[in-house]
Amino acid sequence: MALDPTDLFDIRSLLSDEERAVQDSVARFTNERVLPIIGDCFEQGRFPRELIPEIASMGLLGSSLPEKYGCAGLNGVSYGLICQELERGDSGIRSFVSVQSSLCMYPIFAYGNEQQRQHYLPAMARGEIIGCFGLTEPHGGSDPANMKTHAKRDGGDWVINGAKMWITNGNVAQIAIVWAQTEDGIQGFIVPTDTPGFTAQEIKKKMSLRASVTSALFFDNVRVSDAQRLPNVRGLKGPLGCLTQARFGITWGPVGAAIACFSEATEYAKQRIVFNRPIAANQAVQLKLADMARRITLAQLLSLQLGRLKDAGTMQPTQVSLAKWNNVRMAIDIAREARDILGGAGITTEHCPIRHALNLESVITYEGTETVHQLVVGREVTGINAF
Ligand code: TGC
Ligand code: FAD
Repeated sequence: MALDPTDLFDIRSLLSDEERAVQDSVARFTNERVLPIIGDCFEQGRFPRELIPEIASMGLLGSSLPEKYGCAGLNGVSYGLICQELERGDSGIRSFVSVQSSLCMYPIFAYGNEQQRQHYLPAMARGEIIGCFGLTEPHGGSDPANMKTHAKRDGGDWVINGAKMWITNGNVAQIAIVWAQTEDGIQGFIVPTDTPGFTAQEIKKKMSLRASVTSALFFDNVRVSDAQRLPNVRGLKGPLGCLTQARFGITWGPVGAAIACFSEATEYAKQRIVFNRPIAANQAVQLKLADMARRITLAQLLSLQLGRLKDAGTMQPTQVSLAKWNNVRMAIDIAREARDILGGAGITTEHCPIRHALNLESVITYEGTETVHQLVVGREVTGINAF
């Protein structure tokens, strides 16, 4: 029996019926609703907001959170498969879902009080309230402990001043989860984006994640009540805990991008006749395609095992770092090699590899750069902190 080139080890057979159903429905959405428009969106620098209601109605926002908050209550592996299938379409669509689910709904669920959960989570699951997550600041995102944005207590209120940089969904969002220094350490605030003193400025001229909105946020005496503070966490472990959730999804997403590039390069190589035969008949090209299949298989296994650890409650941040590093590196290398196999045709958005390669330049940088994750793994294996 012929094997599936995008799943040579039949990893799909390791999934439950529910996980397979989730993967199939998101795959259909990507094929029917994302792929027909995404090349144009990328070229025009447009985030396809019109997809938000459908993404929400499929239960893809906050998919791992409990049903009592209007969410789908799926397991971690299902969330991973959602990310994989969305990023097979485009990293920008997966980014939108990552930020809403892992970086905005998760902290309200994990660090918020019951009133905040009831107020925000069902509306966010329905896509009626969109969030953004403000951690990175202009002077250096890799070291969030060096945070300058601060919140000062003023009676029953907090007054926030500072700036955040490179914020996904910044100009789309109705609320921002803002991390700020306080007298008691770093704390998180749910800031409505129509609060006086809050400004979001879209970052233009991007050559990556063009189908996603990225913004700078400015806080000029932004006043919020204490009811907007996330009461159940203090310190850097608050935002880092959210990043662990999002990075988990990001280990899966690039597998989708790599599969898209590998599939397109394979089909092209079988049809492109140069020197009187398909370029796929050359050993050099087959070696490249075989090596892509090998690396995709390894990345799939890594993410699936990571998902099983997550669902067992034993996943460690270092394991997430290793998988984010490995899988994004795998995908960006494959996207670039696939672009090469397509020759000149590979430089247009008629084909997906250049778009994925450019997107993955952001994915390898955000949620901790490749170097940051290498140093996290280095710290684990040596016991020495190199930061
Ligand atoms: P350290 O000071 O040692 O630790 C502080 C506290 O945090 C705990 N912790 C974690 N908790 C959960 N998950 C993790 N991954 C954690 N890492 C650390 C730690 O136990 C400690 O807790 P406690 O109770 O002792 O206070 O911090 P560190 O030395 O571990 O961190 C250094 C470093 C460089 C790894 C960290 O600062 C880092 O990860 N920097 C990168 C920053 C980053 O990734 N920014 C991403 C911004 S958001 C974004 O990019 C969104 S893109 C979204 C999209 O569009 O998809
Ligand atoms: P820097 O921290 O200045 O790093 C620059 C270079 O120095 C990197 O190569 C880095 O690896 C290297 N470096 C730094 N420290 C060390 C060291 N100790 N040893 C060796 N090398 C080191 N942030 C948010 O908070 N929310 C978002 O929604 C969000 N969305 C984003 C969307 C996009 C499209 C992009 C591009 C970024 C987004 N970010 C977001 C920000 C992202 O997390 C940061 O860009 C990232 O953490 C790196 O920070 P920086 O850009 O300031 O680079």
